[in-house]
Amino acid sequence: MVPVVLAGCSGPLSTLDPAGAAAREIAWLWWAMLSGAAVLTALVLVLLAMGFGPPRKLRPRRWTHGLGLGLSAGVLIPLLGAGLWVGERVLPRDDGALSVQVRAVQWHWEFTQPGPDGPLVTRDVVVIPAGQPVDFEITSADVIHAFWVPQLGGKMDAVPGRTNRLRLQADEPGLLHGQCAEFCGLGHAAMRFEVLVVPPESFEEALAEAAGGTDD
Ligand SMILES: [Cu+2]
Repeated sequence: MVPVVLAGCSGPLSTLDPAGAAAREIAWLWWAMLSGAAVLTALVLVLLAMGFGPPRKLRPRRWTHGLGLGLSAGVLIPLLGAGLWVGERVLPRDDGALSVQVRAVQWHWEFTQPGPDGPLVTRDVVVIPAGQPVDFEITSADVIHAFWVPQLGGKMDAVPGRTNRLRLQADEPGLLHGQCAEFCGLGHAAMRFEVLVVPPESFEEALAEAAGGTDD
């Protein structure tokens, strides 16, 4: 059962309710950062409380070097290391994973991926197989947008004239939600999309069906 204090952490647009490998790494990092921040906050509050007590014979240099630098670095350097480690693990690799072209347009998303008889295009919905890595090749037709599926991984900017790559993988079949994460004009808030995760054996059929539904 989810504790009451964590009740707001679940939901379709929550990074703390991961549904894939990269999102799990990022959620872990978020909790690590929160823990580090809590330790530093507690340290500052303790020092503040000590300031109200009787004067102590601690030299200023000890305060700055021992407490200021030593304790801060003792928390911040491990957090920096954890951030770099997680960042490296969620990078795409050149291993022939399924590739999806993503084009952001004010204010919708177009997804193009190979089908048996040529490229298939879907609008505001992308179909991916469960349990397999997918590389999203992201660009924009007009202004800067940002591609984001919070339950699958981090954000990636969609920049005109440039292609940015993001690897995501979903654990289980189901329906996930994505959202443009960069203010891109009046229609920004409505610039959402769906990620339909299907079993690998029914992937081609589901993709063709989704593409067929946008052929009007
Ligand atoms: Cu946008």
